[in-house]
Amino acid sequence: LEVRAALHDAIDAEQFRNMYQPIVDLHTGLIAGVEALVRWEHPTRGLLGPFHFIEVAEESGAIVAIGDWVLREALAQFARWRADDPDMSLKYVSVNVSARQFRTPGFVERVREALDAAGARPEWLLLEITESLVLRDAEQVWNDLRMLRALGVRIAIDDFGTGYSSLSYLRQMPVDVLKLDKSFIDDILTSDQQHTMVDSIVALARNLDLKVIAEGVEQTGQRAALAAMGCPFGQGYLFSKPAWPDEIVALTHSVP
Ligand code: G
Ligand code: G
Ligand code: MN
Ligand code: NA
Repeated sequence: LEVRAALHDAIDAEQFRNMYQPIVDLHTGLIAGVEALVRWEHPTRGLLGPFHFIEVAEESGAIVAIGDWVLREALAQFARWRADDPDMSLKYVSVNVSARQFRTPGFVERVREALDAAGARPEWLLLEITESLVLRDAEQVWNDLRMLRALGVRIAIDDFGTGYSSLSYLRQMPVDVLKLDKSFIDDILTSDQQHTMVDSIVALARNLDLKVIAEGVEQTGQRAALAAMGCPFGQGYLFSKPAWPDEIVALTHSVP
């Protein structure tokens, strides 16, 4: 409870910040979207990454309020970018949603309110959820996913491939995007097996009408291999590390 109070105090004191990491269209080289990645600007400890507080926020329940803040700020920031440059290539912002946050009653309604508050269109929002949350197939989870998609919000499975999705499930899941985990991308240039694996997932996703975002792209060779497979999107240090909003504007203006 102490931790929970401390994290709530941090929200009240406006100590959370969103960084954003580009998601790049591998065909055009343009930035298609950004993923919001939260940081805690701690008064004495400095800038803290999620590793330092997300797990304890999950356990204490503070993740619901922090997640709400991240979502609202990400949508407000996206609306500002759009207002400043309506023609920008940036089409959406992607926001991580923890399992506990998703399962807290009223999540869909809070997303709707956050969109309204920012004057944001549902198409501007991609929500990243975990494989295990979708796999539960709890009636409620799937119903909420369907409601969000009916609004026009898209759903991504984060870290795809690290869980236990079966192929038959993948066909039925009410999702739009697979974020292929970095561990799959790491070895595509050095392991024929990994290359075949990623190639197969990309082909399967295409047939199921799912978009793929390859995570953790660090090398030009990886990017080229993914593009050759027809993987539509990539994210990783090759393109950019997580960046502040003004840096994102500069990136969207730089020639790819
Ligand atoms: O760049 P990075 O260190 O920011 O992110 C580390 C981890 O923290 C990632 O797995 C990411 O999904 C998670 N994370 C980042 N921002 C958020 C957030 O706003 N909510 C949740 N639940 N997880 C986040
Ligand atoms: O789990 P999730 O995908 O939400 O978290 C993204 C995490 O991966 C963040 O911590 C982000 O900083 C990190 N990340 C993004 N791109 C790369 C990359 O190319 N290499 C490595 N090592 N980490 C990355
Ligand atoms: Mn993510
Ligand atoms: Na991930």
